[in-house]
Amino acid sequence: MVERARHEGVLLLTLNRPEKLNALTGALLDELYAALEEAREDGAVRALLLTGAGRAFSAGQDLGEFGEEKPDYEGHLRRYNRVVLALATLEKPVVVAVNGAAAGAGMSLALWGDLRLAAAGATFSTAFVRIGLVPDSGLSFLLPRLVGLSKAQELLYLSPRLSAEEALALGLVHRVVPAERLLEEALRMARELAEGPTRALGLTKKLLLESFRLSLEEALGLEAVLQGEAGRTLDHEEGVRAFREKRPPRFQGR
Ligand code: LHQ
Repeated sequence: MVERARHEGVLLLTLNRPEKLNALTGALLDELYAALEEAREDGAVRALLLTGAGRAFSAGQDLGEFGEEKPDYEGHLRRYNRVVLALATLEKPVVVAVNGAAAGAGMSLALWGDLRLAAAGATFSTAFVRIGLVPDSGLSFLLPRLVGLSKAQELLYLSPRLSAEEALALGLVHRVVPAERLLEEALRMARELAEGPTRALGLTKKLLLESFRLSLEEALGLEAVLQGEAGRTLDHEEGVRAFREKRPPRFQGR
């Protein structure tokens, strides 16, 4: 259900339930979580690329999963939440390639990527309100931060289906590319990040996430601590040496 493939320093994860538009089940979420934890532990993985198989990125929660039983959504969300936290706190860059529809929690997952590409035919819909639910998987947290409160209100209360171009204009994605070039472009971007100073990229990611809850004084303090850390990396040493020698740097992620 979650396919794994290595492309040098990039771990490519593909949501692979195409016959169900990669709708999310507990089992799929647990597989995704396990893959993310492996990515965290594995020093050879320096960037992650997440995409979907078939014509959708993900239709969100599989609405057939619970059948007729009254589901315990609060309990079920623990499986979503640990995936979201694993993505958000993974100190490695995450690229998401949105190959088709991203709806509900599928849209949330897509937005947790640090850099997001969409195929020209991809669509985005928050979807929750259409089935009488509240936003989850961190969408209530992330969406106003990405697009501002006013747009977030529109997207959550009305759930329009946005085209890739509309998503680009709102800043939900960073690039729109023709569908047949999506994976190639996303891999190119993920490889570029993987060959970069990935410790510094990971720490930058941490600073951005922490900035949401810190005062200015605290944010300045954390910048200083993490700059201390980045300043002690071999990559910083190499970056400065390469600059002086007027050549491209060779970063190792250490
Ligand atoms: C589906 C689904 C789907 C099952 C399409 N499940 N079959 C919620 C609950 C609890 C706790 C955890 O958190 C969550 C988080 C959530 O994600 S809630 C939101 C769940 N997702 C949705 O409500 C999205 C529903 N789907 C859609 O809006 C559309 O299907 C999208 C935009 C994904 C794709 O549209 P189309 O390309 O026009 O395809 P379609 O609508 O014709 O769907 C194709 C088939 O896939 C169809 O089945 P059928 O047997 O008629 O061919 C759909 O019923 C099925 N499908 N989404 N989430």
